[in-house]
Amino acid sequence: MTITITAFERSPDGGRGLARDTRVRWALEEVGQPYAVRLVSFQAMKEPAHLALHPFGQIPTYEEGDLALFETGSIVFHIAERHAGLLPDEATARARAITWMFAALNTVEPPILELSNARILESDKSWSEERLPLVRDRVRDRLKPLSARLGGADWLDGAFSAGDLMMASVLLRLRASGLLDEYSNLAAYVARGEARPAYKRAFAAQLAVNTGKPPTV
Ligand code: GTB
Repeated sequence: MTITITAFERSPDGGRGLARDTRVRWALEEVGQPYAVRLVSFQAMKEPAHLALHPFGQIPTYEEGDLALFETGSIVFHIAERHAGLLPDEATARARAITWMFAALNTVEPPILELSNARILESDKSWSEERLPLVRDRVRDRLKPLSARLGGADWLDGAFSAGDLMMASVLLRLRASGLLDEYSNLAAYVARGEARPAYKRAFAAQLAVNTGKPPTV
């Protein structure tokens, strides 16, 4: 059955891979599932056809036969459950990998989003400069224990899993802030994720959309 995801017709990041379709593409590449992409404009995302798929009018969405999903956590979990390669078979290891997916989305991503909002949406406010150090410290409050837990390991809990895919995707967004480089093992962890052939294919595919040139990987 054909899998179709949605992505920005033109991503605000110009194809740096920061929009959330990249993590869904990455998951599909890891498990070797082909997929089609329907590109949507900002206007189309708020129209009834897209709102029927995504009640909040966002990307990405995922369609497979009569199944339609939104939320990258749910989409990546669905992919990982149905195809080998992203979750361990053993039940307790599987539960731990799923826990890391939730940790990425519920515990680590919120302060990172807050930092993006502070840097981008609030930069013209009189209080912005004063607030920024506080927001950056809230990100550090997550990175420090994460870095301590990862230690010298390659991945968060044994072999690469959907937990790592999600965590690396979330951390990628921090690169421009310089905060990731304060934790060398986390910077190396993200680089390991980016070095995976599946990530490279996912990145190249979303970049091609934004440059209009065919993928080079
Ligand atoms: N919780 C949802 C999920 O995980 O799927 C969040 C989905 C979401 O925020 N989607 C964004 C969106 O559709 C795109 S990824 N926004 C349009 C809207 O809400 O109207 C967020 C994003 C956008 C742009 C950049 N960038 O340019 O760097 C990075 C991330």
